[in-house]
Amino acid sequence: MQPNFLDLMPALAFDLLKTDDRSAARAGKITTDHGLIETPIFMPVGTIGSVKAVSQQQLKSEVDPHIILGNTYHLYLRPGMQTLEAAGGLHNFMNWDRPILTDSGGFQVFSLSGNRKINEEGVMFQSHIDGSRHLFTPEKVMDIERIIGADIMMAFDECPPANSEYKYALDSMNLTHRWLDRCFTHFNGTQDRYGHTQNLFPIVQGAVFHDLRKASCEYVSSKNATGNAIGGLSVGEPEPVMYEICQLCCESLPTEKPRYLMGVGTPWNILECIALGIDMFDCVMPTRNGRNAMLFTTKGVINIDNKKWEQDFSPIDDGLDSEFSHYYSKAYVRHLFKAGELLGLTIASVQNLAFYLWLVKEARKHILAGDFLSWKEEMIPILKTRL
Ligand code: PRF
Repeated sequence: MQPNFLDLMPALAFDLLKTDDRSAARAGKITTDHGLIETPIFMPVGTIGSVKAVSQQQLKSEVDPHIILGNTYHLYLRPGMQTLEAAGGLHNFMNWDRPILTDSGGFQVFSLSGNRKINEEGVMFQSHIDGSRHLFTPEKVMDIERIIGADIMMAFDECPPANSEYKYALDSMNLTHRWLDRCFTHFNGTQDRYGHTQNLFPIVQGAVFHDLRKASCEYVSSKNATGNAIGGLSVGEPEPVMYEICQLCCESLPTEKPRYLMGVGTPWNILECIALGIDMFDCVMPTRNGRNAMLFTTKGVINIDNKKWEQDFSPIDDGLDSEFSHYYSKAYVRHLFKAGELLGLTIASVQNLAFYLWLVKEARKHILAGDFLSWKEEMIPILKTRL
């Protein structure tokens, strides 16, 4: 029998270029069929096939992310599987030729939909759009993610609340592990559809309990996936606890695979977690906070609604390469927000994403140069400054 050419395609590869001497920070390179991802990386969130308020052209020219993220839950509800399949997957549909990662819907079902019921089989939930009822099982989520066609698919998990009791967290973690087995069985029994290799990343859970996190890291590592994710953090636990669990997980997950910390976080969270050994991040903060008048800059954080900027005609941020950051003044962007002009949302979102991408690219440069820790210590007070 002729070998299927898809079987000959390499899966995702991770090259670890350098590990910091004084921290666990790493600089690496992920190779996918849609191109390279230099790590550490921040992935802009394009929930429903659009990074809110930012066009694909603006993303490429102003932000230059190596990869973006989409959400299974949202894309399944709208535009739905028939349209995505007919389009030939999300890359084609949104005309994005770089890597895409899809979150599995586990987290969104729990945070967005009403009336959800969870059992061994999966989660029955109601759409936040029209109240219609749907069942997500690990198998169904794998089918949906296959149709969306992301380069990296996330396993279907349950993200327990930060204040979960031990017993709840234990049962939830075990359920996530059983779902993980079903995800891998179904994933391995189905084909890449669009001529590029899809990868499945498992997710560590276990809330804030050290023994559970260690057990979950072991379970997840045993899947020998091409990358591993840490879920269930930044869900309301104190920051020091998040760092403690993140460190424990980084120490327990394989060094030779990329580590993805889901849904984190502030700029300083990102630098602290890079120092602990995280390679990939995503968060709605730059776009969501941007739409709420918060601008992240290389000099600190700006609330552009503040009267103080009314006649400040200096550029938003002269420390970034993005043309938007130089082209528009603080006074002008404040005016756009005050007047409810849509352009304000675009400028703020582009600025914040350009800043987040700048931050991880700078981190990478300093890891490679060998002075990451001292740079991080200098940066953190600046990142926390309110201008
Ligand atoms: N699981 C999934 N997606 C997520 C999370 C999780 O635990 C989080 C938690 N920070 C963000 N996004 N599947």
